[in-house]
Amino acid sequence: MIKRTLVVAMSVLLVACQNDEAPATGQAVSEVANTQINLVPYPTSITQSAGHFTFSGSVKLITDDNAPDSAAAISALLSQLGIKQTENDNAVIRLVIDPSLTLGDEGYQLAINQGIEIKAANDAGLFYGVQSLRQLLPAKAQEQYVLPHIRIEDQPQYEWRGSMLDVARNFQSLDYLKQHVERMASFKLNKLHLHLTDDQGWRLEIKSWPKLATVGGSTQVGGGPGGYYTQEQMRELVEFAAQHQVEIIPEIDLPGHTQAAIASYNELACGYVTESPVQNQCRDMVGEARLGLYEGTCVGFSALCTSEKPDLTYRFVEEVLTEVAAIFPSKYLHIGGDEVLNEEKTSFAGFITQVDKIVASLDREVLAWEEASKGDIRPSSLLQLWNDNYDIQPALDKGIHLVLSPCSYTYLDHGNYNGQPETYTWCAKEGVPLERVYSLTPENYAQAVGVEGAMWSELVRDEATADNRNWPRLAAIAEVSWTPQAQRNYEQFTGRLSELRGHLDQLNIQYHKEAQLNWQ
Ligand code: TNX
Repeated sequence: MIKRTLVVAMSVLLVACQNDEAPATGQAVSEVANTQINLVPYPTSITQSAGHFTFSGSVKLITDDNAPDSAAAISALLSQLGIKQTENDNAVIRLVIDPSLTLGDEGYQLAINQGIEIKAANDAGLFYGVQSLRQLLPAKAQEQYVLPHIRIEDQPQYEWRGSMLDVARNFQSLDYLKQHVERMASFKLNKLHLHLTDDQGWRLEIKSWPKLATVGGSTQVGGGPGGYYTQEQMRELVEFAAQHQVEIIPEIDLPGHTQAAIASYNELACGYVTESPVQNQCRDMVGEARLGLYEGTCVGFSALCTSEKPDLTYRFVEEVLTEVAAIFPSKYLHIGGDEVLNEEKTSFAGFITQVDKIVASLDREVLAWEEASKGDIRPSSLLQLWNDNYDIQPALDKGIHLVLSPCSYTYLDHGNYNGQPETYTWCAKEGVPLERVYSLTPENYAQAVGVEGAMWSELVRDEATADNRNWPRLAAIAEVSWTPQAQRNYEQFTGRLSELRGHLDQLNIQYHKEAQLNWQ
């Protein structure tokens, strides 16, 4: 009986090796072996040689005491496949910290020969080596595993490989966030940006302003129970994510998108709304200030009363951000800054400048949406570009770097295909299909630290829909941010990703069955 062991291998497609048309990289691909290697994101270099390493239901695992996260990841992978760990086994998997390696903070070497050896300068690199091994192995347990002799050297092009979840418009459970972290990690994504506050919900417990969560978190778009995370729960998530090499970036959206805060503490509002909201159908939001909770989908109608009540406003911001900084160890605190009505009246630029000072006093850096370039923020700040053609040059001139989320490539609340129900079209009327995401070329942007896929959730009411919007497009975000342009090729990407369907199934992802993948 032919055991449907492998992986990679046995699907031995007699295709020329991937990326053979990327001579610029000097990628060494052996002529001897030509097993298709289905890795997403595609690694820096793959060298195959003749022969296979075969093992059955047990291995000897040797990990490094200084690398607990990768040790946990490899153990979890083995147990998921039902592979036992024994002391005296001929098949050895070894994870080794080698400080002399020069593959950056996240790079690794993976060699499969008489055994499997992953080397990296640190735990993060080893962890990514394990993720590659996970993709080389089958998604489900087999009687026997057959892996091609191979040597991979790999490191990411960008340090920021992100996913944003909007848990404000529609709340997501802590369990879902953990699941999302595991899925991100398996594609080597490393920044989970949580949009924690917006008009429809405030999702983070703030002890000095308790009604933010208990009142502001009590509903969501379309009504319903909403919800919020306690500080303890967020600390738990931060730790869980860190074990998966994912950093949680908290966003408190200021000074606009604050209706939930205003509904919790009416004194934060001015007495009026002067400027037309952004969307036409939202014009009736102008007039007297709204002081209650909001369950609709308009944007750009709320703001803190920055210019008329500066003392209260800055005290509020400082007390909130102080608690946020104590929960989230990330270098950057995202302060929003998008879609603020009547920028003059709210002295928007001055507000951003002041909030940067607060963030500096907390020993952190600002990350904010592109509009915050109007404030005088430190050059060490990051701005998140979201309108494709926004003039961000003045910020670049100051030395500020960018997280790239141009909406026509990365807005995952837009359709997987033209006309997908329950998706937005304001940025790209044909939606943002997988191929469009993949066509983002971050190399064309100066001073970019990486890319982030943004899943706004006004129209995303449940986990299945969130999965559908995120996957498989986050796999494209992963490759675009990890793999240099010379080695990116959409056809090869879809070929590899098609073969990883079982791996997405194993992670229980309710992905969109993308027509350009073989998943129908
Ligand atoms: C714009 S992008 C927003 C969000 C909306 C999104 C809908 C940005 C910084 N602000 O408030 O949810 O469009 O696509």
